[in-house]
Amino acid sequence: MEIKINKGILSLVEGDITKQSTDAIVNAANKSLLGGGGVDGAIHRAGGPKILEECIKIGGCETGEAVITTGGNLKAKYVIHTVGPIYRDGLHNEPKLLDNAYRNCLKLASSKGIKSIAFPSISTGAYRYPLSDAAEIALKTAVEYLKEHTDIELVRFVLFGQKTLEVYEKVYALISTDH
Ligand code: AR6
Repeated sequence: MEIKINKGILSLVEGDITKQSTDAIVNAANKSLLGGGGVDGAIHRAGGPKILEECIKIGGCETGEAVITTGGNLKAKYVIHTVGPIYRDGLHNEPKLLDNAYRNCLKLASSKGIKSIAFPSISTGAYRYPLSDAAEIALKTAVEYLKEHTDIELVRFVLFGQKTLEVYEKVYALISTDH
């Protein structure tokens, strides 16, 4: 599914983010930046040791913040690492922290001249954020950014599995009737 928003495109696809040829892909990392399971593990495996070397030099990342490294052996030139919130009950600032994670990735991408960026569904695996709530924040933040900035041409969500894609598509249909 592709939607034109202002000068940019918002795209929702099913797939493996490590295969994307966008300028940057986003990693759902943890605060140590030293790797882990899920999408983090897949990115480090596919991208090779250069990514971890740069992560070690950076030294860590706070929840909701974002940092950038090489894409190593990936097709993408850069990996933007962000840390989503660990979901407890929704009353510990989780929505704001998830919004910050997406927003800070987009801001960092803009500052590096990146034109196309691919996101996974941050926090919805090991960090257990309820999928449709997380999808709403992810999509609203991306739509708002594309409306307010014209430098990024493509924001693609690469969703792991058909079910996750369907949830994102349904949530997009709901929020797009609000604006
Ligand atoms: N491409 C796209 N999406 C993927 C891929 C992939 N190759 N692999 C998994 N996903 P998670 P989190 C989806 O757990 O919840 C790590 O250990 C997955 O199905 O990767 O933010 C880190 O080091 C889910 O929908 O990230 C942290 O410790 C989504 O990516 C912690 O997990 C996010 O799931 C971060 O947890």
